[in-house]
Amino acid sequence: MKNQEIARAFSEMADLLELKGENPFRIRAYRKAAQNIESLSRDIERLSDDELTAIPGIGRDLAGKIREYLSGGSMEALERLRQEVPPGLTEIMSVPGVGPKTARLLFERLNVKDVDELEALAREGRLQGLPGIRKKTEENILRGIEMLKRGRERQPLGKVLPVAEDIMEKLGRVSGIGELCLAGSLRRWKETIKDIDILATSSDPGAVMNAFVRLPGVEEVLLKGPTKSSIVTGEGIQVDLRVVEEGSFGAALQYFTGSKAHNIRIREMAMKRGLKINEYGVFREADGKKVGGEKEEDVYRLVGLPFIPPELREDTGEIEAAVEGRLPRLVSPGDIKGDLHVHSRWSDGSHTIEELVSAAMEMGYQYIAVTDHSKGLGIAGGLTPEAVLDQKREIDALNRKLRGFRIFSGVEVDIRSDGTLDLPDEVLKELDFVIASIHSGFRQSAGQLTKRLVSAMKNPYVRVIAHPTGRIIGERDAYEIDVKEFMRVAKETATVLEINAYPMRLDLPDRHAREAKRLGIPLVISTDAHLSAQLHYMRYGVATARRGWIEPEDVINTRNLKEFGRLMITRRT
Ligand code: DGT
Ligand code: CA
Ligand code: ZN
Repeated sequence: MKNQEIARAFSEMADLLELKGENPFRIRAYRKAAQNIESLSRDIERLSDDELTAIPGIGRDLAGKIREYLSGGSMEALERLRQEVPPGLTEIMSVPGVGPKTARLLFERLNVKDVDELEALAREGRLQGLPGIRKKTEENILRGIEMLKRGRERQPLGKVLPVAEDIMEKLGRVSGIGELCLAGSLRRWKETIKDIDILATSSDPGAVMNAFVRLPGVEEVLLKGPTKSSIVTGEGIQVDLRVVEEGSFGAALQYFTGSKAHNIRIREMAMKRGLKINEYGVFREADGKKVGGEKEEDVYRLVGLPFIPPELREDTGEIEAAVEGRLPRLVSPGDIKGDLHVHSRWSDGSHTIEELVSAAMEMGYQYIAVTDHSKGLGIAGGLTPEAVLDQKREIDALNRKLRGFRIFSGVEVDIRSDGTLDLPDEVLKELDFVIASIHSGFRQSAGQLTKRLVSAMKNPYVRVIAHPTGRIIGERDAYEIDVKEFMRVAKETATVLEINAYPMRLDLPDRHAREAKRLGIPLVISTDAHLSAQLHYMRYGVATARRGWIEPEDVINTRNLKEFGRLMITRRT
């Protein structure tokens, strides 16, 4: 699929236009188009012209550029821009915290041409004194560079999984292929991924290897052997494919799923039972006889354990729990009955409420909460108090037409820098489902940030704190809140904490979700969709919850409509 490539091209256009100081609306149009193409679930090459222009943000002009790319592999407008802007500048702009203005300034005044030069100058303290650059700015730039470098080694799950699934789909069509499964950190749904591990069985391993290294999108072949090959994709992601014997598939899957720490513990348990485990199977130490390995369950059964779901395999207590028969019954996508954080065209979403409802019904949901931004978020077209109430009237009218499905009227109210909410209580109290979140002032002290969250939680109409830590994977660290105090107040005020499923957020992170569960704080898993197709992000949120040992009872949106409605009318303390 060329979706990701085209999304990248548009987002590069946006960057270059921004460096040139062009019209912000044009820049925003390219960014939005990039985002929308990225989350498209269909192959862009198979869309008709009408279907292309039906994608929000894609008009005739952009549709033309997409066609141009699909037929010739490039876009003239992009090539021209690349000529005009020095190549290192976009790289500098990719440093978190360095915008186009700063990038241009650095280039014009100090002739900075790439990230390494920027790092050296910042370390020597030579950026300070340029207009708008203080010591603090310089420190932020260094932190951004560090994050950028870390990000090159590991990429966010949300970027890697679609690439892996595309490859899996193509490998599935190679003749002679038998079993085919993702392994490694991707199968454990870790939030960042170093490389993609794939396992297969086949009647003709050589043919599978040939097909693999010739897949479209392969940029480089690192290794091609009879049963193992490694390639690098255009996105810069390494993919390892191994073909194993049928009788070893289970053992190999267990071995290559990891984590390494988990496997070490399992092998220790095997040794105590006189067994040896490797990627080929489970063997009796005494006579070397193979006693299992075709199925992954064999490995666990032979060491006396029930099957341990991949998301738990981090050696953080899952082995003890398995021994004692108290593994959690993890929440799964089928348990989810509704999405409670969704944006419509009323603010910065791309679809109408009706379009969101029909997409939610297709997912098998019984309800959604429409939670557009409040006015403080000017850039997101946030709603004034009057608009919030107008929207509620539209929702009421829609609800009268629906059977067996309910739209809850909500809002994502901005928590201002001083901790007050961006909408008055008289408005909030009219709504079914108020979520509150921070979108500005991330650099406040831990004390201040915690105080803002605490005062939001103490508002009687706020039910949920959305994306509580504010992190953006690979771009922005979690803000420095006092997590302990935050959770104490969440518990005390019966505030629900969100596991935001947006792939770049996954916030609460898994370990915080686990801590919330331990404290008995209710959770909600929501997508923060800005497009109806993004309702499918739910699986990322569910996976994060599973990595946090979360069970269906811990999550409010596993309740059916009737139970959920009842939950909504109980007053908060
Ligand atoms: P990452 O860093 O996102 O790629 O994480 P993983 O877990 O996918 O790590 P990777 O790709 O290096 O290896 C895949 C799995 O193979 C790993 O989870 C466990 C297994 N494995 C790899 N090397 C070793 C090793 O030296 N010892 C053991 N016991 N297992 C290993
Ligand atoms: Ca891996
Ligand atoms: Zn949101």
